[in-house]
Amino acid sequence: MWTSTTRRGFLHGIVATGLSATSGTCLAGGGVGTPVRIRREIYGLAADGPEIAALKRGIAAMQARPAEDPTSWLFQADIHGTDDPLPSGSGPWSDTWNTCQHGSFFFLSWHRMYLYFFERILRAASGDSTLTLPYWDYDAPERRALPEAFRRPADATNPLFVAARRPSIRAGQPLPTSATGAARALATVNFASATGSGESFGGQALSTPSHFDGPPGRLESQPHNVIHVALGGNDGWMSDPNLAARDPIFWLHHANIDRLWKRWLAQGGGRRNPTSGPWATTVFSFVDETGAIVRLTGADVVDSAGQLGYRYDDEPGAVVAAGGAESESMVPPAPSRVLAATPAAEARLRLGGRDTTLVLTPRVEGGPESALAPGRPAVLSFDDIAYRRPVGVYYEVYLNRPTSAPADPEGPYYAGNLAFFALGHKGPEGVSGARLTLDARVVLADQMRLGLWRGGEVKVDLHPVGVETTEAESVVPTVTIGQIRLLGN
Ligand SMILES: [Cu+2]
Repeated sequence: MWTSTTRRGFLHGIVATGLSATSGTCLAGGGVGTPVRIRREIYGLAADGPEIAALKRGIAAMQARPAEDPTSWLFQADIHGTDDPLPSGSGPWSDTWNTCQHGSFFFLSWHRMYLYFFERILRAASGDSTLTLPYWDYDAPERRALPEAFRRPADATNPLFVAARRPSIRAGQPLPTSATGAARALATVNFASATGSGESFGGQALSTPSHFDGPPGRLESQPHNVIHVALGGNDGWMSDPNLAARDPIFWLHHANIDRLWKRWLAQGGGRRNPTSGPWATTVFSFVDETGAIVRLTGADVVDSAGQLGYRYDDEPGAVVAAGGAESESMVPPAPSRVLAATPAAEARLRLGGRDTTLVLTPRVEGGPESALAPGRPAVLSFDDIAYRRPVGVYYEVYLNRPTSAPADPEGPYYAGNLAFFALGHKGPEGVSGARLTLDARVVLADQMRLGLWRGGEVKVDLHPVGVETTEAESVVPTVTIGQIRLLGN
């Protein structure tokens, strides 16, 4: 049912508001004196308090709207991704439909815009002018369980409850320890990397938008993709980019990713957002709380407090926005020299529910160890990845781990995780031709220094996390990989 006269307006067409490619547009409304709203950590909110009540009210109101209403729950989720056709009557909003950006440096800015307008719609729908989107900081050990308000009551009376989640997560078990950290991403200084390289905080540079691309950048890979898989499992919505935003926890996860972007910038040390080029000027379309189409660029959203009127409850003082252009020389070239690799001609590597071990044989004189210098990349590349359906397992990657040593993500053999979320367009055969990368230089250099590896062959162990078992069997959707290479420059 339509609940207000302003929202009824969408039936008669859109209002173009013209927030276009000009930087510095203040969208917060009201200009000077407009209060900056605060997004709060979900564990700090009482499950029966007014903030959660408003959140539930807003979601329920959006869910009650018909799918062709661009401010409805379903339409908003389908802006991210969907297998469904555009609902009839929604033609004016087709620019927004099925447009999420994954696997490139548009990932962070697009999702910031998406959350911002969703939050405005949710606020209006809740009737509480103070509503903000909470975030979920799952990296703290005491906050690793899915927040209680999203689990109880576990029925349709609770708008935050969704049945399509991993069974252990639904039961309140904590996320695995290797799933939640952002340290490697936060330690990365360059925002962007060259096209074809995921070795940056924010992702590879592209000249035009790309719905699914790759390889993803470091923050998108970890914790973003891993958390999607860890929450969704094999059959849950969060593991599938075409269903993920239907789960209310999606929005809290992404608020946390958005917060980590601010956290990264606040560390300084040369970290800067892009200020020019396609990242800053490409226009993306969304819908505001009146149903009007709104258009934004990266340059419109670099300063969340000044331009969008929000900040997070734990921000360390005033956060310095981008200062100065990122020169081309700061974007490292994509590593392309093969230092070591699995045989290309061998049968495709098939991952499953047990540890898989492979050996990368040296391809350069002096071995891969000869290329391990500070400032030079050594990147593991997992090429030509294919899967038919969402994979509810992620793999911890260990290098040169002796069979006697445990799979310990705190130990000297751990290089990071592989998670298979939003890596490509889903065709009739599923996703194919996708690629993931992981930095290996620091791990290998440390192993040389500690005498744990003497160079030459590189052993790679892939250790599955989150294998779901039924009474009869372990359920692990199949992933295959064409080749694994260690690349340098
Ligand atoms: Cu996501």
